[in-house]
Amino acid sequence: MAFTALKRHGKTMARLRSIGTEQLPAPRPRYRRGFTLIETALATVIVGVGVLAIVSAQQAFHFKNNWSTHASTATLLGNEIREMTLSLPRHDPVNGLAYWGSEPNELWVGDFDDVDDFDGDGGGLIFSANLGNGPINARREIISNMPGWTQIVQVYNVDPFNITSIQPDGTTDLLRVEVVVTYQSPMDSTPREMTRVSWITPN
Ligand SMILES: [Ca+2]
Ligand SMILES: [Ca+2]
Repeated sequence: MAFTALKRHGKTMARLRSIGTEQLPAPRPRYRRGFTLIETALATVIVGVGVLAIVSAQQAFHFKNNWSTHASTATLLGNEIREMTLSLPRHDPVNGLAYWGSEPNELWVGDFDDVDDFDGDGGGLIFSANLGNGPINARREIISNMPGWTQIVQVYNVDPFNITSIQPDGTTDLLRVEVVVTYQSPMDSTPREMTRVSWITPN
């Protein structure tokens, strides 16, 4: 008897559990919905700003790298002229000051034997890749594969008591040589001055 009552109670509980289970809503699985339009737009903006910043930094780096390379090349070209003329006397060893600039028998830079020869006829000399006569090194050789580069050499008489004061040619005992080095890339409309080197002749 007791066993029968216990069995009936068990069936009742099982039915109640079954009813309770049916009444509880089943948990709904949570699906990932993907990205909204705003999330996608924000991500695009963030990535785009980052890419633009990197591109801008790269451009600045290339510009500065090019400039420093050209500046050092220009300094080298200026000093090549300086090295070439350091051992030369101020004026021609034979004719002295009879001719300012190169003497009549000195037809090219290989013939020059004094500093004032490098002033041409008084307006300076140009050694340029465009002219086919430059740029030149200290051994008076044309440096090949340097398109766009130019050395402009000028020689001045200056006041011995004020070397910034330029005097008429042949009127003082002190010479100042100045080399301006310019570069014109294929994208430039005019040459750019890259450096300016000047010195007082020691001889
Ligand atoms: Ca000479
Ligand atoms: Ca001369």
